[in-house]
Amino acid sequence: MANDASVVSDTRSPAVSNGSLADPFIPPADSTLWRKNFLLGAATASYQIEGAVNEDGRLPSIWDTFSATPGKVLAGDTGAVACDHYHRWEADIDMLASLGLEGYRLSIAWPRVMDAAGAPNRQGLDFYKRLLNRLKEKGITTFVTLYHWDLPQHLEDRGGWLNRDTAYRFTDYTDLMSRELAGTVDAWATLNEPWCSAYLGYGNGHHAPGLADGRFATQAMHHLLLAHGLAIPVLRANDPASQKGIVANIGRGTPNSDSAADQRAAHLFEVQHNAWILDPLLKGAYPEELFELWPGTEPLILDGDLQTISAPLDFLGINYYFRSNVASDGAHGFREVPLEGVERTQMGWEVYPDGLRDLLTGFHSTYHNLPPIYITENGMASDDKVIDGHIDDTQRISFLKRHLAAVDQAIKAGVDIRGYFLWSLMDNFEWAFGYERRFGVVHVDYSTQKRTVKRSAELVAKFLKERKAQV
Ligand code: IFM
Repeated sequence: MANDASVVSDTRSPAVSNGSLADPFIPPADSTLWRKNFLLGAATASYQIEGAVNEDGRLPSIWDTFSATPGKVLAGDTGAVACDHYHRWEADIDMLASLGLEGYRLSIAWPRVMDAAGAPNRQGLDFYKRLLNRLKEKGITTFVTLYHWDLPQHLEDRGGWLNRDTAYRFTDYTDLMSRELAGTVDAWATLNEPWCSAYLGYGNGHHAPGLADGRFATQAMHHLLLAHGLAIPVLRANDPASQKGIVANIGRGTPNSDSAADQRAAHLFEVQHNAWILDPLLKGAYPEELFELWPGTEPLILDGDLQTISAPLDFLGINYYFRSNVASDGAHGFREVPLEGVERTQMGWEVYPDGLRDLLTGFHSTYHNLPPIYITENGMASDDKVIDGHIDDTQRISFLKRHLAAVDQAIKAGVDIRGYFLWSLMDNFEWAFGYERRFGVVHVDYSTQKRTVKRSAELVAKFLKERKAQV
């Protein structure tokens, strides 16, 4: 695999950086990552770690239903137990704090905190209050996502994100959460990755609720973005001191050749992955090319919707993982052409840090009102094994170092990037791939729930300790 050799030799190199022995992670002395106000944290999501799906009045979510459906999730895995974080949250927060991580991005399970009539579920709410209070006691900056894909099943039964009413139910949920949790949340994100909810959930059926129709995808996206836009003023009214934003996954598409057709294909790939979300949020309009790519899929949009959706944001969360090499499909669209001989992760995703830098600098020039950015997810899956009590996740160390270098380059090119969250704090339920794919900087043994800190987390902790000690 590309770069492995350099990573191995790096770990043994006694070169000097910042006055200390170099390690394979530490950023160079001139990196902006040494600035103490650049937030470094880790992220998780409710369904992926909590478990306890039937406890304290939690209602079923679309992911309980989907993962219980044979053939939908690898090995028939479900989030029923996951990392058992619902019971182990105190130890997990202690672990986060002991690594010196400064920020924690978590999500709230909507079906845990509200009943089907919209009344609060106090037991579920108390769980998040305890968690957030403890994080505050530890001095950890809290980023809370309201929707990371676990829609209450009773709302899906009424059409889910295809039903405009779900956007208004989301507003009620946002109102409840921001009244109850005000003061413990530093930054609220309305949605995580609406592209995945809309396209994977309603467009190709790879995610819950498992529907597959292009028209569903665009309509679901519109209602998701509407839910976001309706929620922003509610958050502003209930919790004025916090930051408000949304989290988008972004994709880099590069052309397979210099031909005009392939260049256009790469452009269309990015329209479909990025502009579909960012244009309505930041320009108040969907990109017309989207509907040239997917003719006949224009959603039903009511007067004023796009104005609601483009409400000003305090921050934009960006999740980045890989690039796709694309060529023209010979008609009006694109097709992916996987490159041979490139470095890939356990997911099969190409490792391509330049894509992160190029997308960030590109957004900076495309959107004149681009808000401050947090990288709210970045990381990789690897088949990590505990050997003599240790996990040497060499590829992840190199991956993180190179992606952080890309962030540094984007900052130096003028993009306002304020922080970075590792995906993920610990191995967890990777959606349709179940527990096989391990994204954590902490290993989880699912048979015992034992957590083991991987070498990547040790090196991040070492860097944070050094940065803190600097005058
Ligand atoms: O695990 C997911 C996360 O829930 C959303 N962003 C991508 C991650 C890795 O696939």
